[in-house]
Amino acid sequence: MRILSGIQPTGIMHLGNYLGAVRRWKDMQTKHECLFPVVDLHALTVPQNPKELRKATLNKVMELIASGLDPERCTLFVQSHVKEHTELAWILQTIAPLGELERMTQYKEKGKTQKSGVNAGLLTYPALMASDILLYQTDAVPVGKDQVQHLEFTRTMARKFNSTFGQTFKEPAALVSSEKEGAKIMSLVDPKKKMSKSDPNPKGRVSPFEDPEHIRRNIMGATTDAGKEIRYSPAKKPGVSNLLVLHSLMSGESIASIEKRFKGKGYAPFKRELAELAVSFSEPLRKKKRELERREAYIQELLKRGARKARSLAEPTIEEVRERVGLLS
Ligand code: AQP
Repeated sequence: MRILSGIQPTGIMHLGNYLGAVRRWKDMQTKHECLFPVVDLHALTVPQNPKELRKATLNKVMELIASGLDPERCTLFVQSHVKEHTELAWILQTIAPLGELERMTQYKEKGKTQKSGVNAGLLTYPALMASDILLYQTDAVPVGKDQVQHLEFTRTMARKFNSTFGQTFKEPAALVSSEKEGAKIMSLVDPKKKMSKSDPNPKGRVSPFEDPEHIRRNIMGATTDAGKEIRYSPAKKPGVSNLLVLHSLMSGESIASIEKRFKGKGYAPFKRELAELAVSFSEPLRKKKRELERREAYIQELLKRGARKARSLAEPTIEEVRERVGLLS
């Protein structure tokens, strides 16, 4: 199977990204042909500082390698280095129904945060994501619950293009894990919202790449619910349920067993254990990242290699697309 999944170079990778997505990618690279782009063009849909974006892109690559992605086993590259992504995105935009784009949850949510007005890129973001996936004739895309709607849109685009211009694209499947497997890790401050890199409130997230004090502070300050029980019930106790999922995913202990151990003990000891668990869980990732920070030339080189490989896979599809829509060769 060919698998593709991307991450934006916005902010620091948090445990939602790691446990919900990147850790699964690490396992997949040993079994499948995997492409993992750092999707910098997507990041441009909200205002960015150019210098910081460049730095953040390199940083994201280092975080991915520190998280276990092996450039010898997967194709790790930067989206903007393969220009075919934007070409196909434009062609897909010409068949994308405006109404569907306007209904996208992420467009509506992120649109609210844009004080100086919403740009067209935020609206057409799903067409770029569809291009990222369809360009490589991807079989399956591991996504968090937040991205399911965009993947459904990608499938619609594939069907529409194929029925209009002839069979060209594979229709990719979504590989969505369950909530207990980390499909949607919630904000530590507002457990009704997902943990997000771009949440203006940094207390809502916890990152394996932050220093131990920061990790402890954010976990100890996490919102809990009424009552004192440590019980998994996303509807009634969203805060504690989220912390239980985090604990179970990092420790490997079942949620039922954690509930049993903390029966009648209240929130503080549970949070203390979780904070120490997160610190020790993150330590190898932080260490590896520190090593990579000293090897920027190596990172740049492997990104060039990754882009060459990705381009060689994308070229036959984009050639076919040009031909199908009637562009003069
Ligand atoms: N809270 C989450 N729980 C589980 N999985 C998550 N993912 C993101 N947030 C959670 C998954 O991580 C992968 C990479 O995410 P992304 O960089 O494409 O951006 P996103 O989905 O938009 O995530 P963020 O953290 O909220 O970033 P910003 O704030 O920049 O938009 C994806 O597979 C995603 O599903």
